[in-house]
Parts: sequence; structure tokens; C-alpha cells
Amino acid sequence: MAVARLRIVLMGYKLSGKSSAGNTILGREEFDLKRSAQCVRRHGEVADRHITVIEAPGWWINEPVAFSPELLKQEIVLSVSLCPPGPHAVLLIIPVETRFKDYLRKALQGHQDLLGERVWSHTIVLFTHGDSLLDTSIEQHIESEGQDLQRLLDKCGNRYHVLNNQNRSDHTQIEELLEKIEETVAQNNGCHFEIDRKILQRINNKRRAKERMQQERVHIRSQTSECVSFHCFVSITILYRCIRTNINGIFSTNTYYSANLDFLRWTPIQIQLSRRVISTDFREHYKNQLC
Ligand SMILES: Nc1nc2c(ncn2[C@@H]2O[C@H](COP(=O)(O)OP(=O)(O)OP(=O)(O)O)[C@@H](O)[C@H]2O)c(=O)[nH]1
Ligand SMILES: [Mg+2]
Repeated sequence: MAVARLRIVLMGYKLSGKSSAGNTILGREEFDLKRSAQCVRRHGEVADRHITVIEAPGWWINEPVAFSPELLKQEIVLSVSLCPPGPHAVLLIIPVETRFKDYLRKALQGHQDLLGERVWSHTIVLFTHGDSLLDTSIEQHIESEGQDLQRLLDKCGNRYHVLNNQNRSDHTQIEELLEKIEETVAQNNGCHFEIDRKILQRINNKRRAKERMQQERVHIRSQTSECVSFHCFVSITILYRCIRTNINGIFSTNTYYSANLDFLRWTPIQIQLSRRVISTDFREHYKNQLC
């Protein structure tokens, strides 16, 4: 049964053909082939359906999920929340030419597992670079790749499709893909994929904590520069007065320099404390000299 509004997420390693597959699905150049560290969302009307496609950023082909940057993992998780209430299918992109080894399967599985175990029943493996198959059928190709690819396909309920992104005029490849997505929805009792709220909440909490830390850092930096500017102003003024009146004053020039350079090694806390001291005692003490 045709679904009027389909939501699709494209997952895969870098340069696997995610953007190209998005463009072939939507039938025009919606996705830029330039790499993005963030998810990209595009829409279009295809074969009487309104389609939303999200491209999640990719990981390095051989990189186990444990070595992937935290920000990348967060983006992958957030990709499924960009098409609420959730995608009908997650397309796991694999170029046909990829020699499928165990470490590659582990990397793919690890990144896909970030979305939780339930995602596998909504996952379809989408082979790109279909043109490089030439006379070989996709079934022959799967067989030739051996156990590792078969294990991944088993995890996806043996759902797969092959795309040739170089041949956009072949609409049947997209119609067949949309039908396979609709079959997947039917296999899931008409339901889309919904990520576990706890996974999303964990990511949102991490993001909020990071934002708070960044704000605090900016605040401390602005206080530090204010304090340093004030300190420099006081120091230059005292130096000027020392030279002008040709007296040693309270600080000799040497003492003055060492005191002045010392603040460069201060920690933000020392600077904050000194700012208070400067703005009360010091300012009062030298008020007359500065005038
Ligand atoms: N021959 C051929 N080339 C393809 C096919 N699909 C993608 N490509 C090429 O593969 C390269 C990478 O494709 P992209 O769509 O940018 O891959 P991506 O996964 O979005 O890449 P990143 O977003 O940078 O990780 C591009 O040069 C595409 O033209 C295909 O079916 N056949
Ligand atoms: Mg891309």
C-alpha cells in the first residue's frame, strides 16, 4: 500500500554515495556533494508521494564506532529526530565495489546500533554504484562477498536494493525502492521507526551541558581580557609616570616588570580574584598617582 508521506534517513560511511542516492530518490540535485558535518534534510514530490530525505554525516570507512568523534555520533542519533515522528526506513548505503570485510561490517553495525536495536527492522541495505556491477546480478555479487555481507543482510531481514546514481532517468529503480520501503512499513505493522526517548534525552543533555560550558568559557574570557586591559592600562600609566618624574616610586622598574609579566601566567581564577583586588584597593591606592 502506497504511503502518501514517506520519511527516509540515509546512513553510511563517508563517500558511500548518500547525497547521490538522495538526489536520485528526489529526482534532482537537492543534496550538495560537498561534505557536511551536520545532517541535511530535503523534500520532494516523487511518484505521487511526499518524500522527506535526511542525510546523516558519514564515518570513516574502517573506523570502529568507539573511535568516532562524539559530535558525529550525536548527529547520527539526531538524524532520526529530524523527520518527526520518525523515519519509515533507514537506508544503509554501501557501494557495490566495497570489499566487504569483517571490520567493515563491525564499523557499519556499530554506527547503526547507535540508534538502538529496533532500528534493524526498519533498515534496508542500499547498494550504490550499481553501474559497476555490469553483467553481474546483485544476488551474484552478494554471494561472492561471502559471510560478512550476508550476516549484515540477515540483520536487516534480507532487505536490500541496488541503485545506479549515474542513471537518474531510470525511474523504475526509485519506484521499486519506494515499494520496498512500504513493504518494510507493512512488516512493522504499519509503523515507522521511533528512537528510544532515553537515547535522545542523553544526547540532548550532553549538548546542553556543552553549551553551558562554552557560555562559561566565553564569560571568563571576556572577564580575563577586561582585567588584563585594566592591568596593562595601570601598568603603562605607572611606567609613564615613573619615567616622567624620574623617580622609582613605589615599584622600581624591575619590580614593575616582574609584577607585570607575572599576570600572564595567572589562571582565570587568579585573574578574577585579582580583578576584585585591583578594582578596590589598587584603584583607590593609585587614584592620586593616575590623575
Ligand atoms: N559511478 C557511480 N558513482 C557514484 C554513484 N553514487 C555516487 N557516486 C560517486 O561517489 C562519490 C561520492 O558520492 P556522494 O554522494 O558525495 O557520497 P556521500 O556519502 O554523500 O559523501 P560524503 O557526504 O562526503 O560522506 C561522488 O563522486 C559520486 O559521483 C553511482 O551509483 N555510480
Ligand atoms: Mg554527502
